[in-house]
Amino acid sequence: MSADVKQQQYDAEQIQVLEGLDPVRKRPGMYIGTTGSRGLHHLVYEIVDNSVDEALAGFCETISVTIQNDNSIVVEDDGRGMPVNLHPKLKIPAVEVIHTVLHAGGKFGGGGYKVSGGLHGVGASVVNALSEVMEVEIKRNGKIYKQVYSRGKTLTPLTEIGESRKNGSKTMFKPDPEIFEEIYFDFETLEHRLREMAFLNKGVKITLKDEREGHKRAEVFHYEGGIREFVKHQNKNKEVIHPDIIYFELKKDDMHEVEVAMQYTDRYNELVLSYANNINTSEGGAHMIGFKSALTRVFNDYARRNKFLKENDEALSGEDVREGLTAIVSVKLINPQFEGQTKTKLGNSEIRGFVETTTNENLTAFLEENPSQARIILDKCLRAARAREAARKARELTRRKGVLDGLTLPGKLADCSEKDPALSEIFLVEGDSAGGSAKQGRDRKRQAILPLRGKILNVEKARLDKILNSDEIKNMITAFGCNIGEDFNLEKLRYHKIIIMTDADVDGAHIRTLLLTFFYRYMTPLIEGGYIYAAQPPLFQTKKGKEVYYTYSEREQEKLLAQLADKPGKASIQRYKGLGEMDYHQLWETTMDYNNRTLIQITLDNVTAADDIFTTLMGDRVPPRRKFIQENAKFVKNLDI
Ligand code: 0RA
Repeated sequence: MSADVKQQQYDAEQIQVLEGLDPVRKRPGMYIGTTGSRGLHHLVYEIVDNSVDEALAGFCETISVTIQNDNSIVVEDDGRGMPVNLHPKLKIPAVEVIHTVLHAGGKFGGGGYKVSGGLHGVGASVVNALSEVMEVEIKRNGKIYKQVYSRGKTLTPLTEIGESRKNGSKTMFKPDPEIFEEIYFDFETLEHRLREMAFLNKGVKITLKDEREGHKRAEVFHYEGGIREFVKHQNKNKEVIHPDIIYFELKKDDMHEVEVAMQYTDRYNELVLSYANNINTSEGGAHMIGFKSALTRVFNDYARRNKFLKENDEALSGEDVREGLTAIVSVKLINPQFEGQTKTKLGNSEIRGFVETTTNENLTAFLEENPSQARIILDKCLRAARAREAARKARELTRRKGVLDGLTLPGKLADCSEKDPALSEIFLVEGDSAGGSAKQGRDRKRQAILPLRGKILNVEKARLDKILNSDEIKNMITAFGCNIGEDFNLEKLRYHKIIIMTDADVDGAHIRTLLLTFFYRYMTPLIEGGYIYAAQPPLFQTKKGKEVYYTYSEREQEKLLAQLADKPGKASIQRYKGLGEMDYHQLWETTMDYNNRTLIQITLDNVTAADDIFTTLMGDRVPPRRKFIQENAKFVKNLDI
């Protein structure tokens, strides 16, 4: 596409005028999803997306994002600079239209090709509407222009404030405290998304800098290898089984583009991430279907041709050829249709064949040209197929015996009498002695107790057949009643709160992680739905006179001791090493009583981070695990996976 055509597309007259910004302030959720932390961070992505579009159009190399000391954000790029010419009808500069008119921007003009356009894709005007102040500085035509807005309205006319031979756009905004519940930008959240953007748009350099007192740090994301490096990053703590990352891309025309990178690891789970216009399509869609069917087809054809599969052997299934696979599938297209419950499913059916054909051709070529790597992968697929058969038999057996359907509850379970799952909860308790106290102390009507003995099986290192042989895991599945994997059924879940109650020590943390790993891999909807919690037992009991105090962290204990210091007498302090040290009454009072307790809800913020964390924690590479535990030890309270 020539620069002229681009220019024309984006010219001021292309921008259709729809409406003002009052609706955005009235119902912010409609435009950015939430007014919580997620929506707040979304503002940054909206602004960055515009600069990424400028980079994808070939005019911008570097984008810098800065969190300033007052929690305002600055996004600067070295693109052409936003257009400043007058809008023919409105007679105001195009940049002002972009910032003060809802749905203004190339995206809504006839030929506008906007790639990034975040999940909500609402643009700079929405960010203005939700900011107490927003300033734009444009270097263009040898000049520097500036304009200031607030809460969706223009504060100052576009003014020339200097000269420059450079080009570019700089946007500062400060989110409006009248709109957002809390204005705090989390470096890691921004880091995660910006790194992802840099992987998905190879060559684009994105920097992130935190200038806040006590938080100062900076990162640079710049990947010439694009999603190849994304795969490498995702596999960094896994054992890969073949040296090359398989990579291919095809630009069909100016409107359709597909890029795939993939590599197999020794894991049993798959991590196939798909994107459409830089948006993570976690519900999949046309591109994912195309990729998956090509994968199954290519490996089966190759296996037959090269006698990995004999004539009478059953074909490899989709699961077999994806076991251990890490893959990124990224498509870029005009007019993406996002469907599904969370609008993260790509609906454009025309993209399916395009991805399928491209994958067929390129993957076949890779296997033909790299027979030794092909053999390694095929061997893995065949082992997966055999294990699948063994798992099917194990499952069949458990099914026939009714082991997993919840009809025969495990003997160790002390069930509650309540039958409504919404009112019932189950405590998974580490150790038989704590289990005993919990059984004595509980509210029998609504609280069930399942003691877990010793270490839970590490599901990262076992296939389904072995997993189904583990008593602890079978007990949980039966008690929950919702089955696992493809048989999972949320409607059968018997408790709407599943509460992990482990000791507040390293072993307890390990057991908790093993449990979470199992839930994450085999009962994902339980985590997505917010059914999983961690109980928070106290760390200290402090007695002074007749009073007894419980505290849940070192800091809380220090505070308490400082308060008690004013009073006469000596405090006696007990540090709990385990749940077992509390009698049933104490356990109830401090950890299980609805009125006193604190439960930490386990949430899943994004799949790539979660996969990484579980691999790090549960994989075989010890050094990264130690590092993670050290880095996060102090954050155990906010157990976000
Ligand atoms: C349309 C036309 C032109 C520039 C841009 C958009 C533009 C927008 C943004 C948003 C953030 N950074 C940006 N950089 C550029 C100018 C067209 C031309 O100069 O030919």
